[in-house]
Amino acid sequence: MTSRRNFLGGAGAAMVGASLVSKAAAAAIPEAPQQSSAGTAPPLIPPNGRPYNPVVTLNGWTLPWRMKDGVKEFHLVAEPVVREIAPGMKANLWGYNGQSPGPTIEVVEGDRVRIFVTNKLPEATSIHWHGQFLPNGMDGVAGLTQPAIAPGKTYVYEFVARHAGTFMYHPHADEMAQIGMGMMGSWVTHPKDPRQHAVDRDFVFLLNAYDIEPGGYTPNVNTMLDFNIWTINSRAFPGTDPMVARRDDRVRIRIGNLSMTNHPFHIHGHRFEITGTDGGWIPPAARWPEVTVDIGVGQMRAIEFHADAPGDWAFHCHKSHHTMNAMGHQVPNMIGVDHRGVARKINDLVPGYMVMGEKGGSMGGMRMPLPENTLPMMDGKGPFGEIEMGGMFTMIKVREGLARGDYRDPGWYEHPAGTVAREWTGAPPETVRAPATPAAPDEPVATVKRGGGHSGH
Ligand SMILES: [Cu+2]
Repeated sequence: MTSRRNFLGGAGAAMVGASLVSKAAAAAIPEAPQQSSAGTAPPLIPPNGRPYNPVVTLNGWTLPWRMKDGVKEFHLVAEPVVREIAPGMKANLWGYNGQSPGPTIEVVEGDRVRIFVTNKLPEATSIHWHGQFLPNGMDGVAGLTQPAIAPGKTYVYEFVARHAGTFMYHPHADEMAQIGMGMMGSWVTHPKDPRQHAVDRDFVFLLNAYDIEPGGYTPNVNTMLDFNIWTINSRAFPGTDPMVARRDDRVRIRIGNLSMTNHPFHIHGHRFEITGTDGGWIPPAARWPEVTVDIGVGQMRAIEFHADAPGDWAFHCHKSHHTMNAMGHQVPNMIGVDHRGVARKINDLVPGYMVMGEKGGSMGGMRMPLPENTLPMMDGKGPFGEIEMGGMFTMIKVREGLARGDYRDPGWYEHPAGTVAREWTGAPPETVRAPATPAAPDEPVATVKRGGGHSGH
């Protein structure tokens, strides 16, 4: 989790390492800023162009641009990166400008946009601008609408950001390998009128997944479905930053899914409405309240809610195995099996052997020896003990009286006296149990055979 100090450090790091591709190209190609931090950068206040309310990319950053003759010029560099998935685990990924995912691109409806893409990968690539209305030849499908960008080459894309919304970008060349290695980024086109769809806090992130063997660093790019590292913007809990909001803020969270399965994202303590997809905004009359939104593969969902309840609220994928980090598969269900005697015998043969699961899956504070560069399956320390979560889990921290634009982690919530579930130490109340056998009804019920036992079946 990003502390106040780390957060500010990350902000400063965003601009460090800015470099030009080559001196000869200096005049023609804008700088390609690099990001060295996996923390959440503060919103990038637009220094020029039309005004807008910037987004905050969770565990990410926004790409600065250069304004040239009224055109917003960006420079993405596709390259191998080392991404910290969470403290204790780094991965060799492919991304853009130093990180995976790449930086968020923010523009305004009607902006003319020019994006230089330099390929520093060992294979050809391209970028598809998911959700944009653009000339066919700018759509980025290698072989279909353009030649693939060979290693070492720079291509330029140019189009007008025609409609406001939340979009994504990713390669459309050797996708299984390149998306499986982490090549993707978010794109936000803000409305022309900043008052339209305005909220107090606006977050964006992508969902992705990797298959990295415990002890390994590089994803297996031949994996089709059996991924084991489930990430929010290439971060797994407890590496995910919390989303911080002031009480009574209207909060938007834009979530794109570029993994290979769906993710039902669930909020605690609040309800939201789905206000947008990557197809555009949903008319208010067509929205309904929800506490879980299923985000399908290749989809984006923007949700909005009134953050009226102070606290540290879990926000996570509702698939249990997506809120865990890598584990060995083929673990048998041992609930209720007392295998202490067996464990002792195995320990004579295999020192350090640990049996798991006789009291459920909880590690209960026990730690198996882990290979290097491997996250515990369930981790995270909370104010009341182990959180036992991993993967696609984070928190929404709602607090009274935060300053506008203050996204720093406020620490753990201090609960008002008498508002926390507690141990009961008085006399236990009588336990009401379901009857062992259902009471026989007085009248025959059409679907129930009576009197003949099971013999008539
Ligand atoms: Cu999920």
